[in-house]
Amino acid sequence: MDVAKIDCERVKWRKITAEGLNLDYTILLPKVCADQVLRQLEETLEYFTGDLAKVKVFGRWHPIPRQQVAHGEPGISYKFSGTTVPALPWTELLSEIRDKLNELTGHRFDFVLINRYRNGNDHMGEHRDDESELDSSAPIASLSLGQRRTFVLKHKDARKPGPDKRNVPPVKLELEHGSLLMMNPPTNKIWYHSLPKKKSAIGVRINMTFRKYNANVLKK
Ligand SMILES: O=C(O)CCC(=O)C(=O)O
Repeated sequence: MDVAKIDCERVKWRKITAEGLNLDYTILLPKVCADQVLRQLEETLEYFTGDLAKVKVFGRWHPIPRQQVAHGEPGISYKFSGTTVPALPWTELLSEIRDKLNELTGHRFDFVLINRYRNGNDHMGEHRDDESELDSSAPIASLSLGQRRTFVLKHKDARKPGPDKRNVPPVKLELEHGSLLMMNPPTNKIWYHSLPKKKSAIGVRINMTFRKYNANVLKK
């Protein structure tokens, strides 16, 4: 079964809400399809190396604690922790997945950031995807393959030090093989998210976040 054959009408969503948080979760790819997509991604993707695979933390450069690559429309580049990475051209498989997500959501995603976690030591720290160049009215579509990992969301006020801190409980989700998590506005303005280390997770996981940039970022 390939991605193009998935029937969008049959997708059953689970809604997850809290103050300023608006998520939709589903298992989009049946296991056979998810296995096939994971295998093809493993065969075709090449991850950034060298300076493109480093981040600046408190003034010092470190290798990112995972592998990363970006694909998308010409002219888009992704900025994080002192590094700017250019979007490589879409591959056939990534275009096929993007087109299915466009059909499913009614949005036109033009960029995907791909993170590969080699095992439970690889992780991603707390951050928000709130770059000014992103279209803030569009959701971010996060497709996960491989090892199940815990995704943690924290309200911005729960991270504040001192008396401004508010006791808003975190939201934790197990992101399954083949799952799709839609992070709808205003989630990314108000909630930070992370993928913490998980010592018991031994398998590879690939996560793809499809995003929409503002029109003026795209090359004419
Ligand atoms: O791997 C994940 O599920 C998280 C990815 C993420 O936080 C991001 O791409 O901004």
